[in-house]
Amino acid sequence: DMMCLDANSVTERACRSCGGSGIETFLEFGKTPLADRLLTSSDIAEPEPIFPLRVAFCKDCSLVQITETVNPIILFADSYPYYSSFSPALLKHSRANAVDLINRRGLGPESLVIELASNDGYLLKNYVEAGIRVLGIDPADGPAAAAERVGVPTRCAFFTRDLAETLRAQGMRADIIHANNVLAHVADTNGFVAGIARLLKDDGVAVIEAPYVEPLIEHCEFDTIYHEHLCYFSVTALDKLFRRHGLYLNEVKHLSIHGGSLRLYVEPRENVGATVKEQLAHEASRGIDAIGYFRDFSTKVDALKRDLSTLLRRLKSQGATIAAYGAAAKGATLINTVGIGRDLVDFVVDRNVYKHNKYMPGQRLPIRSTEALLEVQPDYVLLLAWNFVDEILDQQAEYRARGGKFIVPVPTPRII
Ligand code: JHZ
Ligand code: ZN
Repeated sequence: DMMCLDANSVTERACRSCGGSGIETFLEFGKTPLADRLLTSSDIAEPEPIFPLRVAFCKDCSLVQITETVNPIILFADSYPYYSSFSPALLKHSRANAVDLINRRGLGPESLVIELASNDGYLLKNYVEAGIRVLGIDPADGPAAAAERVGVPTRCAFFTRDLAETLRAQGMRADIIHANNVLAHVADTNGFVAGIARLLKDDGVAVIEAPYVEPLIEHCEFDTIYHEHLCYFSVTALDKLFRRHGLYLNEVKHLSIHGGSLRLYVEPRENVGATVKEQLAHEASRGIDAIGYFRDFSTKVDALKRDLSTLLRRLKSQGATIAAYGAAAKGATLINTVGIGRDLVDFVVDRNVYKHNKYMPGQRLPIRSTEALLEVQPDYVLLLAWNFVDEILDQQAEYRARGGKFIVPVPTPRII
């Protein structure tokens, strides 16, 4: 049920999960460039592709989703710049998850752990260290090669139902399947979940992390909306999705990572625990399972955009210099929807060396190493990677001691 606009994207007419036709748009950003498509100095001579960015709610299954599907080859396969291992907080969070599962599930050399979207091996390397068999699957060649270098066997491919069948036919069944920050990225949502169901042992568990839609709305984290993120999950919508494929969401945990995420424990056997029942009841009582909850979000987003723009323009008119921290995908949404160009922000810094000497999509702010903050000592730094605020403030103690200030854009712009 897709209408083909051109080879690079399609506009969905039906819900990505249940296939129903009752999807209603509640937020509209117009057309924006791709958030992780950083530009090289030769790219900036040419116009960039832009795609509609519009968020809708499905009245049938409660799934929040964008309506445009950009060809995943364009989004993820070539020169994908995201490497998980640049964040010590994420590494720590991932290691704790692996250690917990090794203990709780009594994993050993006979076990098999598979990760979908294994990136640079940031998570699986913990199992390798413990002598447990692993397989990483990731379509991005740079991160996949980096994973191989740290000893994580990785298959450079998109995970699909077909790949699951192929692996199963080769005798592979997993005790644990990890899928962090990938379920929302997959165009064939049902195929991906069906693939998990095929690849899991009968007593296996899929441990899945995804940003949670409630903090997105409550803390106005609108910048986490971009074309890579097709879905914005509630537990209500997830429960329906998994059940369709004979899987059961049995346990859920709340995580602070990425502005508020869920960790889902999904199994072939139904054993729904209190955490899931309570979360479903919470969502029903808050109305997260109905469109009404989302109706005024667009007004809140507009107010934040206006306040941030006013703040930056006021500082600039007072003669301040402003840089930004974090060439994050969410940073691209922020600068492109608010309209933060070179007239306001001189450059963006980032620790990821693969992003240096490139330019942010759309507004084309140049990306430099984090050392540039002490070299230039701008008066203000707009924190695009606000989800790592504690970590970044610690790391930038020297910049702050010299009088530098950070501007945190969400939930409401503030200077610290
Ligand atoms: P970060 C990514 O989004 C990519 P992004 C992806 N689309 C996704 O789903 C989400 O994560 C969950 C840098 N940094 O991770 C690293 C420093 O420079 O919040 C990153 O470039 N110094 C798959 O890109 C950026 O900031 C630091 O100390 O919005 C953060 O991007 C730290 C901690 C990070 O996600
Ligand atoms: Zn639906």
